[in-house]
Amino acid sequence: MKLARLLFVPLLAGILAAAVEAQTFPITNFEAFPAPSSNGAVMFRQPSFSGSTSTFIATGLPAPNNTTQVVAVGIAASGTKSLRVVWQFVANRPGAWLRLTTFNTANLPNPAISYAHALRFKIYVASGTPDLYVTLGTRDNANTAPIGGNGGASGSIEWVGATSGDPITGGYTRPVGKLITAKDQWVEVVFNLPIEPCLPFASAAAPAPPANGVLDGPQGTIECLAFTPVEAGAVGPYVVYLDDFEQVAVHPISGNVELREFEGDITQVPVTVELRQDGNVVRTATVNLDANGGYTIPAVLPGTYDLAFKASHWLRTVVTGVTVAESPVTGVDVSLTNGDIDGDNEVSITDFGALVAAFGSVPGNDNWNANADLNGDGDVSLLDLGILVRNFGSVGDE
Ligand SMILES: [Ca+2]
Ligand SMILES: [Ca+2]
Ligand SMILES: [Ca+2]
Ligand SMILES: [Ca+2]
Repeated sequence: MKLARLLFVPLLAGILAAAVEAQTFPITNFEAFPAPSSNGAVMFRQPSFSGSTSTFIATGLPAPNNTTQVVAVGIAASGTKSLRVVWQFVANRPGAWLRLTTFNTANLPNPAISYAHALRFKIYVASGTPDLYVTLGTRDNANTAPIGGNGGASGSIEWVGATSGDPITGGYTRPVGKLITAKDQWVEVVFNLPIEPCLPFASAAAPAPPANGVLDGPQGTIECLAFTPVEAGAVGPYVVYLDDFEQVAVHPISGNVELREFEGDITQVPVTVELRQDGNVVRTATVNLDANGGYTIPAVLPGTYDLAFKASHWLRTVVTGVTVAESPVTGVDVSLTNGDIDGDNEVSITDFGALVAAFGSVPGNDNWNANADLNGDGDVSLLDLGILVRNFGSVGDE
């Protein structure tokens, strides 16, 4: 339960951040369609449609089982309507998952998406529904349709947001994407396409490039959402509402990091940057500096962040209130204090002990400690001790 809460924090934070100006590209909020719509007629087909997973989906149960319909039942993230999907898995199939496909649907078929932007939508999972992972399947077909237009049903399929799955020849099924545990409330799901992890699913016939776990783009489609039970074999029923599909422009944050009192190669010192909102870490980026100390964090979602910079033996520095809206953010510069050999974010007696233990050493010695070589000149000497003494007692930002 605790793990689930931690993983879920970014989704909640995404909602809180939504007030910042952002460049968005709407796909649908379902308000333009009749409710109830015909089964499988708007954006997504009925659950049993895809041959990849039809043998897992129970059919013949009373309605609304095995339906995908625009409904107006008092559960909508916007307006009065949302898309409701109801299904149940056949019992005793641990490999069960649902490929909810947009394949040539009568309305909003194969919606095109740009890989330059994030895709986001809202999901409401009714209580009683088992916990699930949701993964985006994209036709990586370099279509040229406008966002939300018909991007076609050809091309290989990649799993966006998937970190694992059940291996098959050339790819994965039953993908493990974003964990959804909240019940009876709307939460936002974000696939930040420029930086999401990706795994291959299904390759198209030659000459199309095979699925390769890379978004080759520059465009693809929402081919499907994959719903994978957290507990293999949990049959359901599953009652899920979807609303407010859109893309949103993401932008880089850049600036300079000064690693003080260091004469080594700064391009070899990774800097960890936590992006925090309301005290929660919503993303951790590890950046490498260029020769001038420049860094770039790519594809940051609109919102206001505190940025926490930490490098090996330097103290943490937090820059508060960095807002990403409709353009790149530049000039977020920090200067980090040297001397934290043991990495506990203070320059204290324990660092002094670590320096003494490594004193006089060079790489290859038994007592060599790269983090005690504070000035980066390749040995632990009085020069490093001088840095520690100058900064003794300093404490980094939380
Ligand atoms: Ca709506
Ligand atoms: Ca690809
Ligand atoms: Ca320390
Ligand atoms: Ca040194």
